[in-house]
Amino acid sequence: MKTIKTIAVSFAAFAAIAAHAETVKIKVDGMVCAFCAGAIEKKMKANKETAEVFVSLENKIVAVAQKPGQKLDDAKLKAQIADAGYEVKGIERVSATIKDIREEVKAKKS
Ligand SMILES: [Cu+2]
Repeated sequence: MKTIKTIAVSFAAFAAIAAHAETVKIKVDGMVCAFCAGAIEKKMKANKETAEVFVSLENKIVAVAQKPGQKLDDAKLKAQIADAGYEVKGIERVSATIKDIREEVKAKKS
């Protein structure tokens, strides 16, 4: 019985880490200046499931990290970006953190 409990606890901990590591990476067309980036960032931050947002104009990326145990809805994010006047070219879930994506973009520039 004790073993089963330990396994259950370990699995829960793993699930929490996995959920935390999930970032929604969105390819967005139509962002041309810092104002566009700021507007999208503000919109994404307004979602209660959002932990952190990173926008790269050069790479046309909007990355949104979820709060642990919470899940952002892809369709909702797409609709929000479309409503703001931008076009979603793709949306994917990645294990990279916002920090990882920020560093990846920085590395591309240099
Ligand atoms: Cu703009």
